[in-house]
Amino acid sequence: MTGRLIVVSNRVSAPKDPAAGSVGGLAMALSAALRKFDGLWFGWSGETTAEWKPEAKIEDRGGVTVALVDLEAQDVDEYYNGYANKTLWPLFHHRVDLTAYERSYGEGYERTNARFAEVLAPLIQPDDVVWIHDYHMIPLARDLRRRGIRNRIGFFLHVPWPARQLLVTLPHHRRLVESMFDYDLIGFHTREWLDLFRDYVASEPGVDGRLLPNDALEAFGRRVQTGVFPIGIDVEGFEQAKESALGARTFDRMFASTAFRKLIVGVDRLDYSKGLEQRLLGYEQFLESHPDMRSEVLLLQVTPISRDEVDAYQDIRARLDALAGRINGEYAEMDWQPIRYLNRTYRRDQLAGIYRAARVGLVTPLRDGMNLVAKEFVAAQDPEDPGVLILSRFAGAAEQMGEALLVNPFSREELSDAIHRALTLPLAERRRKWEALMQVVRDTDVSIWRDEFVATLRAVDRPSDDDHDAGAAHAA
Ligand code: ADQ
Repeated sequence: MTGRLIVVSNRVSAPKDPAAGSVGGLAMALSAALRKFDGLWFGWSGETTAEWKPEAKIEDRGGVTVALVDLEAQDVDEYYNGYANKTLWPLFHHRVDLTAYERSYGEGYERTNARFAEVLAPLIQPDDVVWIHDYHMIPLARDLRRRGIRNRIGFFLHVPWPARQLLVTLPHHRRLVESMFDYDLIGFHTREWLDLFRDYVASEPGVDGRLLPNDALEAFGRRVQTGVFPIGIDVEGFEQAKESALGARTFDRMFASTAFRKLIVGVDRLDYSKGLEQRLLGYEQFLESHPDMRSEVLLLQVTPISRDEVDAYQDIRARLDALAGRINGEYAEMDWQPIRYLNRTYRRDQLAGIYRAARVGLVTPLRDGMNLVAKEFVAAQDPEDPGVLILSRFAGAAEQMGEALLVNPFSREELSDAIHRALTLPLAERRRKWEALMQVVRDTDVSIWRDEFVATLRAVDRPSDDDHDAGAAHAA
């Protein structure tokens, strides 16, 4: 019999009501697998406790068993707001200028991961496979191994892997990478992120790593399998959202409100990695270079506020408020405003209606692990009259979505040219591009991503337990 699947991530997003229209594709896909394999989803509850207690609250969420741990306020500060969001997130997105190198954050990260391991280890049964997600929990496999866990453990990184020259600015970078060699399988979204990881292992002095056939790696006396697993969206769910009553109503409402102007849309969390300032400047350049087209277009930028407790996010928020206000003040007419800038979230069916009403989708992050908005935009289009995707070459999605108009998001002139080209692309060309892109969206459906990762993890060649004891001794 196949063993259970245990999913571990910082926040547990298994929905209470799986039918709700706002549930993301990743949460749906993982929940479905957990229902199938009778598994468990483990993570932080989002709550704080006055004093650490090594226990989890076990609950049922729409047929999925979840195990939630409360953290002390100091853990939240140092592990979550600190090392995860002020150190690793900016560094992995190549923002060394925003990266905090505080010793206390690193200590909090190690302590909290060790705490997670303390609670998780007793919940793991001998046949379980464990799938750990993202940069919050990189060393967790090492901490589980220290507690005697021998199960197969996989790790998937949702963000980019950084270039070695930047990673080495992190104190204890080698310890972080060494801890990854306690996994059986490490997955990345793209070949590019995987190659950067391999470059570190092969080239960093003192690591003494070896590149083996088939993307396996050896270093620190251990061996790990790596692979490329591009994530996607829940295509069927998204198509249903598009066809739903609310999706259709939102489309009608958007269409009416644009008053025959061509809608350009951007949908991103408010994050400095998403290239929002550069995007607005590129759009301004377009308005400047094409005065005749000004009143024919409209940019809708939907940007929910995120991580507002972190200073860098308050700064970018203030800068965007000012920039959107300035561009509107400078270019608006009495009956036209160039930018609608909204800080709010929408349900998935509403988003589908908004995307479908747009002639152009602007997805221009400065660096992004994958970017699911690019795939959602494509899936929402009307095949007879599809909109055009403008995509940053620095999004992981660009590795697969070469039929989009690929741009360098740092160049306002390139952005402006791409907007012009997208708005004037003939229908036949729009259809041809859309069909190719939609094929990619289908081929990378989130359930394919999930099943391929889990199947690879279950099949990975493992060192015998004796070898593993040697590895554990090495790590201690
Ligand atoms: P994110 O950085 O959050 O994810 P992304 O992949 O674009 O980036 O996913 C964002 C999700 O949030 C999308 O499903 C989108 O629809 C939703 N969203 C954004 N704005 C919204 C709004 N206003 N209302 C409602 N929903 C909104 C991280 C990595 C990415 C990687 C994913 C998955 O940074 O690179 O693609 O994980 O691995």
